[in-house]
Amino acid sequence: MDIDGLVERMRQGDRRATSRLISLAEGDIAAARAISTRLFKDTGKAYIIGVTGAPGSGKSTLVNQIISLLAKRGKRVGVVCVDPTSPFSGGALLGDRIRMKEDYPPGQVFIRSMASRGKLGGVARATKDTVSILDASGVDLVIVETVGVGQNEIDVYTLAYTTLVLLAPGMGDEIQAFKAGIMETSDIYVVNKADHDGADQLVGEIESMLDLAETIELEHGEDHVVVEVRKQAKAGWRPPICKTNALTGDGVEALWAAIEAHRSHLVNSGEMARKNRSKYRQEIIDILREKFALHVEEALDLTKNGDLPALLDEVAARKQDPYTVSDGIGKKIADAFKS
Ligand SMILES: Nc1nc2c(ncn2[C@@H]2O[C@H](COP(=O)(O)OP(=O)(O)OP(=O)(O)O)[C@@H](O)[C@H]2O)c(=O)[nH]1
Ligand SMILES: [Mg+2]
Repeated sequence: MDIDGLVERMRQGDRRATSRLISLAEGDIAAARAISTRLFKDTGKAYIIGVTGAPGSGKSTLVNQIISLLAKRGKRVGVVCVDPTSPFSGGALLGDRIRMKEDYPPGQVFIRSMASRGKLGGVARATKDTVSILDASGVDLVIVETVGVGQNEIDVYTLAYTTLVLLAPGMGDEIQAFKAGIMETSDIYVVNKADHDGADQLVGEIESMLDLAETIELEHGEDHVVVEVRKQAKAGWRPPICKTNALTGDGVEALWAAIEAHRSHLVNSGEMARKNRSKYRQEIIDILREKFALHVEEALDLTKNGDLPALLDEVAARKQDPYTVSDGIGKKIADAFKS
Protein backbone atom coordinates (compact mmCIF):
# COMPACT_ATOMS: atom_id res chain seq x y z
CA MET A 1 0.00 0.00 0.00
CA ASP A 2 1.44 3.34 -0.99
CA ILE A 3 1.58 6.30 1.34
CA ASP A 4 -1.00 8.30 -0.58
CA GLY A 5 -3.44 5.42 -0.34
CA LEU A 6 -2.82 5.05 3.39
CA VAL A 7 -3.26 8.77 3.96
CA GLU A 8 -6.53 8.66 2.06
CA ARG A 9 -7.77 5.72 4.13
CA MET A 10 -6.67 7.42 7.35
CA ARG A 11 -8.68 10.50 6.39
CA GLN A 12 -11.71 8.27 6.01
CA GLY A 13 -11.20 7.03 9.56
CA ASP A 14 -9.40 3.75 8.92
CA ARG A 15 -7.44 3.02 12.11
CA ARG A 16 -5.30 0.34 10.53
CA ALA A 17 -4.10 2.87 7.97
CA THR A 18 -3.14 5.21 10.83
CA SER A 19 -1.24 2.38 12.52
CA ARG A 20 0.53 1.48 9.33
CA LEU A 21 1.59 5.09 8.70
CA ILE A 22 3.00 5.29 12.23
CA SER A 23 4.97 2.06 11.76
CA LEU A 24 6.37 3.29 8.47
CA ALA A 25 7.41 6.62 9.97
CA GLU A 26 8.88 4.93 13.02
CA GLY A 27 11.01 2.55 11.02
CA ASP A 28 12.57 4.78 8.47
CA ILE A 29 13.28 8.48 8.17
CA ALA A 30 12.70 8.47 4.41
CA ALA A 31 9.14 7.18 4.90
CA ALA A 32 8.69 9.64 7.77
CA ARG A 33 9.68 12.45 5.46
CA ALA A 34 7.25 11.36 2.75
CA ILE A 35 4.41 11.04 5.25
CA SER A 36 5.19 14.25 7.07
CA THR A 37 5.29 16.39 3.93
CA ARG A 38 1.86 15.02 2.91
CA LEU A 39 0.26 15.44 6.31
CA PHE A 40 1.81 18.58 7.71
CA LYS A 41 -1.01 20.85 6.52
CA ASP A 42 -3.53 18.73 8.43
CA THR A 43 -1.66 19.04 11.74
CA GLY A 44 -1.74 21.68 14.44
CA LYS A 45 -5.33 21.00 15.45
CA ALA A 46 -4.79 18.60 18.33
CA TYR A 47 -3.85 19.81 21.79
CA ILE A 48 -0.74 17.96 22.97
CA ILE A 49 -0.26 17.01 26.61
CA GLY A 50 2.91 15.50 28.05
CA VAL A 51 2.76 13.21 31.07
CA THR A 52 6.07 12.52 32.70
CA GLY A 53 7.43 11.37 36.04
CA ALA A 54 9.34 8.61 37.75
CA PRO A 55 8.67 4.95 36.95
CA GLY A 56 5.67 3.69 38.87
CA SER A 57 4.35 7.11 39.82
CA GLY A 58 1.08 6.21 38.14
CA LYS A 59 1.33 7.88 34.74
CA SER A 60 -0.44 5.16 32.76
CA THR A 61 -3.17 4.75 35.34
CA LEU A 62 -3.77 8.49 35.32
CA VAL A 63 -3.73 8.64 31.53
CA ASN A 64 -6.44 5.98 31.53
CA GLN A 65 -8.54 8.20 33.77
CA ILE A 66 -7.99 11.22 31.56
CA ILE A 67 -8.95 9.19 28.50
CA SER A 68 -12.22 8.10 30.03
CA LEU A 69 -13.03 11.64 31.20
CA LEU A 70 -12.39 13.01 27.72
CA ALA A 71 -14.19 10.20 25.96
CA LYS A 72 -17.27 10.92 28.07
CA ARG A 73 -17.09 14.48 26.82
CA GLY A 74 -17.07 13.24 23.25
CA LYS A 75 -13.43 14.05 22.57
CA ARG A 76 -11.24 11.95 20.33
CA VAL A 77 -7.96 11.08 21.99
CA GLY A 78 -4.63 9.73 20.80
CA VAL A 79 -2.09 8.35 23.28
CA VAL A 80 1.60 7.73 22.67
CA CYS A 81 3.59 5.84 25.26
CA VAL A 82 7.36 6.11 25.05
CA ASP A 83 9.92 4.28 27.07
CA PRO A 84 13.26 5.15 25.57
CA THR A 85 15.57 3.93 28.27
CA SER A 86 14.25 1.03 30.29
CA PRO A 87 16.51 -1.94 29.57
CA PHE A 88 14.32 -4.34 31.52
CA SER A 89 10.69 -3.90 30.72
CA GLY A 90 10.74 -2.43 27.26
CA GLY A 91 8.45 0.16 25.76
CA ALA A 92 5.78 -2.16 24.47
CA LEU A 93 5.31 -3.79 27.84
CA LEU A 94 5.00 -0.47 29.63
CA GLY A 95 2.65 0.78 26.97
CA ASP A 96 0.41 -2.19 27.60
CA ARG A 97 -0.52 -0.68 30.92
CA ILE A 98 -2.48 1.93 29.07
CA ARG A 99 -5.56 0.04 28.09
CA MET A 100 -8.93 0.82 26.83
CA LYS A 101 -10.90 0.24 29.95
CA GLU A 102 -14.25 0.73 28.37
CA ASP A 103 -15.71 0.22 24.96
CA TYR A 104 -15.29 3.56 23.35
CA PRO A 105 -17.05 4.27 20.08
CA PRO A 106 -14.90 3.33 17.08
CA GLY A 107 -12.20 5.86 16.33
CA GLN A 108 -12.52 7.71 19.62
CA VAL A 109 -9.40 6.45 21.38
CA PHE A 110 -6.16 5.48 19.71
CA ILE A 111 -3.31 4.09 21.85
CA ARG A 112 0.16 3.50 20.54
CA SER A 113 3.36 2.46 22.28
CA MET A 114 6.65 3.28 20.70
CA ALA A 115 8.84 0.34 19.90
CA SER A 116 11.88 2.31 20.74
CA ARG A 117 14.50 -0.17 21.78
CA GLY A 118 17.27 -1.37 19.57
CA LYS A 119 17.02 1.56 17.22
CA LEU A 120 19.75 3.82 16.13
CA GLY A 121 18.59 7.03 17.75
CA GLY A 122 15.60 8.65 16.21
CA VAL A 123 13.21 7.99 19.07
CA ALA A 124 12.55 11.67 19.59
CA ARG A 125 11.97 12.18 15.91
CA ALA A 126 9.76 9.09 15.63
CA THR A 127 7.69 10.19 18.63
CA LYS A 128 7.08 13.59 17.07
CA ASP A 129 6.07 11.99 13.79
CA THR A 130 3.65 9.69 15.61
CA VAL A 131 2.08 12.66 17.37
CA SER A 132 1.77 14.48 14.05
CA ILE A 133 0.14 11.51 12.34
CA LEU A 134 -2.39 11.22 15.18
CA ASP A 135 -2.98 14.96 14.99
CA ALA A 136 -3.62 14.70 11.25
CA SER A 137 -5.92 11.74 11.81
CA GLY A 138 -8.32 14.13 13.49
CA VAL A 139 -8.00 13.50 17.22
CA ASP A 140 -8.73 16.45 19.52
CA LEU A 141 -5.93 15.61 21.93
CA VAL A 142 -2.71 13.68 21.97
CA ILE A 143 -1.28 12.54 25.30
CA VAL A 144 2.37 11.51 25.39
CA GLU A 145 3.53 9.42 28.35
CA THR A 146 7.25 9.18 29.02
CA VAL A 147 9.47 8.43 31.99
CA GLY A 148 11.68 11.21 33.27
CA VAL A 149 11.98 14.79 32.25
CA GLY A 150 14.59 17.33 31.30
CA GLN A 151 17.69 15.36 30.57
CA ASN A 152 15.74 12.75 28.73
CA GLU A 153 16.14 11.44 25.25
CA ILE A 154 12.54 12.40 24.73
CA ASP A 155 12.07 15.85 26.06
CA VAL A 156 8.32 15.88 26.17
CA TYR A 157 8.40 19.53 27.17
CA THR A 158 9.41 20.58 23.67
CA LEU A 159 6.60 18.50 22.22
CA ALA A 160 3.65 19.23 24.47
CA TYR A 161 1.73 22.43 25.09
CA THR A 162 1.02 21.37 28.66
CA THR A 163 3.43 19.14 30.56
CA LEU A 164 2.31 17.31 33.68
CA VAL A 165 4.99 16.12 36.08
CA LEU A 166 3.82 13.28 38.31
CA LEU A 167 5.17 12.70 41.76
CA ALA A 168 3.96 10.20 44.31
CA PRO A 169 4.50 10.14 48.06
CA GLY A 170 7.03 7.73 49.46
CA MET A 171 9.39 7.82 46.53
CA GLY A 172 12.31 9.04 48.60
CA ASP A 173 14.59 11.74 47.30
CA GLU A 174 12.64 12.03 44.16
CA ILE A 175 12.15 15.75 44.45
CA GLN A 176 15.87 16.30 44.84
CA ALA A 177 16.58 14.15 41.84
CA PHE A 178 13.98 15.86 39.76
CA LYS A 179 14.70 19.40 40.82
CA ALA A 180 17.22 20.20 38.14
CA GLY A 181 14.94 19.20 35.33
CA ILE A 182 11.45 19.99 36.43
CA MET A 183 11.50 23.64 37.35
CA GLU A 184 11.65 24.71 33.72
CA THR A 185 9.54 21.97 32.27
CA SER A 186 6.54 21.45 34.49
CA ASP A 187 3.35 23.35 33.75
CA ILE A 188 1.32 21.41 36.28
CA TYR A 189 2.48 19.23 39.16
CA VAL A 190 0.45 16.15 39.92
CA VAL A 191 0.80 14.54 43.30
CA ASN A 192 -0.64 11.15 42.47
CA LYS A 193 -1.43 8.36 44.94
CA ALA A 194 -3.09 10.95 47.13
CA ASP A 195 -4.52 8.00 49.05
CA HIS A 196 -1.01 7.29 50.39
CA ASP A 197 0.50 8.91 53.47
CA GLY A 198 2.65 11.91 52.80
CA ALA A 199 0.72 13.36 49.89
CA ASP A 200 0.08 16.67 51.65
CA GLN A 201 3.69 16.86 52.76
CA LEU A 202 4.78 16.36 49.17
CA VAL A 203 2.45 19.15 48.06
CA GLY A 204 4.10 21.37 50.71
CA GLU A 205 7.58 20.48 49.46
CA ILE A 206 6.68 21.36 45.90
CA GLU A 207 5.13 24.65 47.04
CA SER A 208 8.34 25.62 48.83
CA MET A 209 10.36 24.62 45.82
CA LEU A 210 8.22 26.94 43.70
CA ASP A 211 8.58 29.73 46.28
CA LEU A 212 12.33 29.23 46.21
CA ALA A 213 12.40 29.42 42.45
CA GLU A 214 10.63 32.75 42.59
CA THR A 215 13.10 34.03 45.18
CA ILE A 216 16.02 33.01 43.00
CA GLU A 217 14.48 34.89 40.13
CA LEU A 218 14.30 38.03 42.23
CA GLU A 219 17.87 37.72 43.42
CA HIS A 220 19.41 37.07 40.07
CA GLY A 221 17.28 39.48 38.13
CA GLU A 222 17.68 39.61 34.39
CA ASP A 223 21.32 38.58 34.28
CA HIS A 224 20.96 34.92 34.89
CA VAL A 225 20.38 33.09 31.63
CA VAL A 226 18.63 30.07 33.07
CA VAL A 227 16.38 32.27 35.12
CA GLU A 228 15.66 34.33 32.04
CA VAL A 229 14.55 31.25 30.13
CA ARG A 230 12.37 30.16 33.01
CA LYS A 231 10.83 33.60 33.26
CA GLN A 232 9.93 33.62 29.60
CA ALA A 233 8.51 30.17 29.75
CA LYS A 234 6.58 30.72 32.92
CA ALA A 235 5.56 34.32 32.44
CA GLY A 236 2.46 34.77 34.47
CA TRP A 237 2.03 31.09 35.26
CA ARG A 238 2.84 29.51 38.58
CA PRO A 239 2.42 25.76 38.11
CA PRO A 240 -0.52 24.57 40.17
CA ILE A 241 -0.31 21.34 42.14
CA CYS A 242 -3.11 18.84 41.67
CA LYS A 243 -3.70 15.89 43.94
CA THR A 244 -5.05 12.77 42.28
CA ASN A 245 -5.91 9.20 43.02
CA ALA A 246 -5.53 7.56 39.65
CA LEU A 247 -7.12 4.34 40.89
CA THR A 248 -10.44 5.98 41.74
CA GLY A 249 -10.25 9.02 39.48
CA ASP A 250 -10.47 11.45 42.40
CA GLY A 251 -9.03 14.81 41.44
CA VAL A 252 -8.94 14.06 37.71
CA GLU A 253 -11.72 16.57 36.89
CA ALA A 254 -9.84 19.28 38.78
CA LEU A 255 -6.65 18.30 36.96
CA TRP A 256 -8.44 18.64 33.66
CA ALA A 257 -9.65 22.10 34.68
CA ALA A 258 -6.03 23.04 35.43
CA ILE A 259 -4.97 21.82 31.99
CA GLU A 260 -7.67 23.94 30.38
CA ALA A 261 -6.61 26.94 32.46
CA HIS A 262 -3.03 26.46 31.26
CA ARG A 263 -4.20 26.24 27.70
CA SER A 264 -6.08 29.53 28.05
CA HIS A 265 -3.01 31.09 29.60
CA LEU A 266 -0.87 29.98 26.65
CA VAL A 267 -3.32 31.37 24.13
CA ASN A 268 -3.98 34.65 25.92
CA SER A 269 -0.35 35.41 26.73
CA GLY A 270 1.04 34.63 23.30
CA GLU A 271 3.09 31.80 24.81
CA MET A 272 1.45 29.34 22.46
CA ALA A 273 3.09 30.92 19.45
CA ARG A 274 6.46 30.92 21.19
CA LYS A 275 6.05 27.28 22.21
CA ASN A 276 5.23 26.30 18.67
CA ARG A 277 8.35 27.95 17.36
CA SER A 278 10.57 26.21 19.87
CA LYS A 279 8.79 22.94 19.14
CA TYR A 280 9.53 23.19 15.42
CA ARG A 281 13.07 24.28 16.15
CA GLN A 282 13.60 21.15 18.20
CA GLU A 283 11.92 19.01 15.58
CA ILE A 284 14.20 20.32 12.85
CA ILE A 285 17.22 19.66 15.05
CA ASP A 286 16.04 16.09 15.72
CA ILE A 287 15.60 15.45 12.00
CA LEU A 288 19.04 16.84 11.26
CA ARG A 289 20.60 14.76 14.05
CA GLU A 290 19.04 11.58 12.75
CA LYS A 291 19.96 12.35 9.16
CA PHE A 292 23.54 13.17 10.05
CA ALA A 293 23.85 10.12 12.27
CA LEU A 294 22.62 7.89 9.47
CA HIS A 295 25.02 9.42 6.98
CA VAL A 296 27.92 9.08 9.38
CA GLU A 297 27.01 5.43 9.90
CA GLU A 298 26.81 4.90 6.16
CA ALA A 299 30.09 6.63 5.50
CA LEU A 300 31.76 4.50 8.13
CA ASP A 301 30.00 1.31 7.17
CA LEU A 302 32.84 -0.96 6.22
CA THR A 303 30.66 -3.33 4.27
CA LYS A 304 29.29 -0.57 2.09
CA ASN A 305 32.37 1.57 1.65
CA GLY A 306 35.24 -0.77 1.97
CA ASP A 307 37.82 2.00 1.90
CA LEU A 308 38.25 2.55 5.62
CA PRO A 309 40.61 -0.40 6.20
CA ALA A 310 42.78 0.81 3.33
CA LEU A 311 42.72 4.33 4.74
CA LEU A 312 43.76 3.00 8.12
CA ASP A 313 46.72 1.29 6.48
CA GLU A 314 47.70 4.58 4.91
CA VAL A 315 47.48 6.35 8.25
CA ALA A 316 49.53 3.62 9.89
CA ALA A 317 52.11 3.97 7.14
CA ARG A 318 52.16 7.74 7.69
CA LYS A 319 50.96 8.36 4.14
CA GLN A 320 47.88 10.23 5.33
CA ASP A 321 47.13 11.87 8.64
CA PRO A 322 43.86 11.29 10.55
CA TYR A 323 42.65 14.83 9.90
CA THR A 324 42.99 14.49 6.14
CA VAL A 325 41.23 11.12 6.23
CA SER A 326 38.42 12.64 8.30
CA ASP A 327 38.11 15.48 5.79
CA GLY A 328 37.64 12.95 3.01
CA ILE A 329 34.99 11.03 4.94
CA GLY A 330 33.35 14.30 5.91
CA LYS A 331 33.08 15.28 2.24
CA LYS A 332 31.33 12.01 1.51
CA ILE A 333 28.86 12.64 4.30
CA ALA A 334 28.21 16.14 3.02
CA ASP A 335 27.63 14.83 -0.53
CA ALA A 336 25.27 12.15 0.76
CA PHE A 337 23.41 14.75 2.77
CA LYS A 338 22.72 16.82 -0.32
CA SER A 339 21.02 13.96 -2.08
N1 LIG B 1 -2.69 3.52 45.68
C1 LIG B 1 -2.54 3.99 44.46
N2 LIG B 1 -1.92 3.26 43.53
C2 LIG B 1 -1.79 3.78 42.30
C3 LIG B 1 -2.29 5.05 41.96
N3 LIG B 1 -1.97 5.30 40.67
C4 LIG B 1 -1.34 4.21 40.21
N4 LIG B 1 -1.20 3.29 41.18
C5 LIG B 1 -0.54 1.98 41.08
O1 LIG B 1 0.85 2.21 40.92
C6 LIG B 1 1.42 1.21 40.06
C7 LIG B 1 2.14 1.88 38.90
O2 LIG B 1 1.18 2.54 38.10
P1 LIG B 1 1.44 2.87 36.57
O3 LIG B 1 0.27 3.66 36.10
O4 LIG B 1 1.81 1.67 35.81
O5 LIG B 1 2.71 3.81 36.71
P2 LIG B 1 3.60 4.44 35.54
O6 LIG B 1 4.10 5.75 36.05
O7 LIG B 1 2.86 4.45 34.27
O8 LIG B 1 4.79 3.41 35.47
P3 LIG B 1 5.88 3.23 34.32
O9 LIG B 1 5.17 3.36 32.99
O10 LIG B 1 6.44 1.87 34.56
O11 LIG B 1 6.90 4.30 34.52
C8 LIG B 1 0.27 0.35 39.60
O12 LIG B 1 0.24 -0.80 40.42
C9 LIG B 1 -0.96 1.20 39.85
O13 LIG B 1 -2.11 0.45 40.10
C10 LIG B 1 -2.96 5.82 42.99
O14 LIG B 1 -3.40 6.94 42.78
N5 LIG B 1 -3.05 5.24 44.20
MG1 LIG C 1 3.35 3.65 32.36
